[in-house]
Amino acid sequence: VFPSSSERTIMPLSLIPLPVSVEERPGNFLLEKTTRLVAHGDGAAEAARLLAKYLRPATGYSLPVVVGAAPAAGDIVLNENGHDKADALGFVDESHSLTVTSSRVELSAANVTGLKRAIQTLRQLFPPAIFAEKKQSGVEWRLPAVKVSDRPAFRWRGLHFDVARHFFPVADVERFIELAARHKFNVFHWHLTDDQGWRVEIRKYPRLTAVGSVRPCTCVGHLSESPRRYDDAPYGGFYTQSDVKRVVAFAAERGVTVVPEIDMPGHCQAAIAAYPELGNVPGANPGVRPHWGISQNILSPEPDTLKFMENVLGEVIRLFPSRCIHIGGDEALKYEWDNSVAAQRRLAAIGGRNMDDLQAWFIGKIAAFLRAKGRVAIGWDEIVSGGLPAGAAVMNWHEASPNSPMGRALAAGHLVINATAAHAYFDYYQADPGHEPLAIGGYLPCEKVYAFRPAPEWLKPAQKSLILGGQGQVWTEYVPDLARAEYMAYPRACALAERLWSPEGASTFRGFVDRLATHRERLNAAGVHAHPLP
Ligand code: TNX
Repeated sequence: VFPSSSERTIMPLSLIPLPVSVEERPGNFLLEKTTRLVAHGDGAAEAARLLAKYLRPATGYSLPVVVGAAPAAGDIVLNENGHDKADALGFVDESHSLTVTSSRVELSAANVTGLKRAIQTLRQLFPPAIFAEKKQSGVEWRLPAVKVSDRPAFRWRGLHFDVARHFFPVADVERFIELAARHKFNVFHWHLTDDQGWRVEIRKYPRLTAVGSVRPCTCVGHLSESPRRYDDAPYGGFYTQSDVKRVVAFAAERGVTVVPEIDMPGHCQAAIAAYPELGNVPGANPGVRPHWGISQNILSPEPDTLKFMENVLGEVIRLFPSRCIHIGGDEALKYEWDNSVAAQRRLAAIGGRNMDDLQAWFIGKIAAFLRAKGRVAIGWDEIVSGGLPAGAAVMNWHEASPNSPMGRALAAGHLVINATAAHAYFDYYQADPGHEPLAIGGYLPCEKVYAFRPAPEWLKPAQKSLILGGQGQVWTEYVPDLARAEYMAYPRACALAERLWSPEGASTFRGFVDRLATHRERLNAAGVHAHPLP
């Protein structure tokens, strides 16, 4: 099988994700230590400073950023020719163009975000050593002459990172975001709380981190082993509010929005360990959960508990400018509610038929709180059963069909982010488990990620626009450190990036793999611990 003719022309540049249009031309541009970055517009100046920062380590050049100067031969020019007009969820037009001739480089976009995407393409046009973190000698920093015109297929291009099951220091989180930004992901979904650890400082409730961020020990090996094994070391870690601000600023500098997740009413065992009155069993403290799997602990459906979570979210929305706030809603077992007189009473009081209705009531109250603050609640697709709150968006993780929760959410006119496990769970094995480090299970080779269609073909035309985009998940039960996180995420995240950014059908998997050969040199230069397949 030969690549199609369009693939043959773009293959030498090996851009990932593949742009909408790439026209190669004769000639090249040489970056020198005197090359000026000339910015037109405030956003362009910001983008130029980011570009200078990106080019400094490998080249050793401190390129001057010049604002508003008339462009001359040898310049890299950044033009911002519009405004940062955001839609209701905060997304902006990211379309841009990038032109390289032997005498000039020109990046143009309506706003700073588009320019930041163009910068990521520009970096990939240099020799792969541009991604090295130390100064490289003997490399000529040449760009091939080319005209690239580009825009994303989807607005929401997310990567999720679970820092609850394992904790990752700020520097790791920043590196995770930086690698995502290189692939034009624009959302970082930060899964901050779970049964095994509460990882974000909340000033009003210090025990959430003082108690809830530390588990007494951690299970060793696979959860399914019998008997279950444990280590004997307490495990913990959390982000102070100033850490959070640093991460949000780091992401914003790269045009990435951080969407925090505070999971409720399930996945709250760590919170209940810190404040047992949030639970359903008076006098009982479950402790922070030392092993994986789904906890039976669930928040009580009481006004005081709702008020507590609203106070938590009140601090969260001051830390995170994101329009969207994720409130979890997944895997909330109803065992404790079924066995609680208070929960039964609450169910009767709201006139509900079953505990799904009670969960919907709980989520509805929280979503209304966020709405009143001008934010949009996002929940995993379990929030569909029992009825969706007005304006809430759904993050799909189950198999999707017209009758699945995602199908029903779309039929009711709700926005959806498709994060389906079958195509986008990077905690699954990507090769023969017999030769891989221990993982949760499943099997998701890169080719299956590449076959992902965030907007499935069964959608009605009017529903297509309700699909905001898609997202890859890095759950970390079996991901103890950043090297493993990179191994699980790359190159599968490269494949996902292309599904979310590039026009459907613009390349085959074979074309992607051909480009990946050069792209691997970029990953290697940056020291990314990528998986060797495909
Ligand atoms: C299900 S997906 C979960 C997570 C686990 C993951 C492991 C979802 C909303 N909940 O709590 O980490 O499976 O694959």
